[in-house]
Amino acid sequence: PFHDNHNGLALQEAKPKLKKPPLYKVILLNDDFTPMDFVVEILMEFFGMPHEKATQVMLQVHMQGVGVCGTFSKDVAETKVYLVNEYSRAHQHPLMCTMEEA
Ligand code: TYC
Repeated sequence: PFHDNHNGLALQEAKPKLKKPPLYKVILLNDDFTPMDFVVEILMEFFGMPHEKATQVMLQVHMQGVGVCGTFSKDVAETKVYLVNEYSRAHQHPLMCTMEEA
């Protein structure tokens, strides 16, 4: 911000540079093997979606190849990606979850 001093000179103060931290989209990728019901279960359990919304997002991923599960801080997004991928591996499904800056 600028303001004038008593000599009529414009002084420029240092900007209080408090940048908001970036947000990250958690993304689900399509594959040919993971059962649709398993994907719906993931969207409900890990992302708090009601059954109907989870079904919509799953079908969008199935048809378009990718879909957004939600937008989170970096830490929360990283944790969700890790937990979803671990859960899928534990159930022997190839489902892939990843993240990108929003
Ligand atoms: N394409 C899968 C099937 O036909 C279903 C599926 C949907 C898999 C979304 C992954 O992220 C996914 N069984």
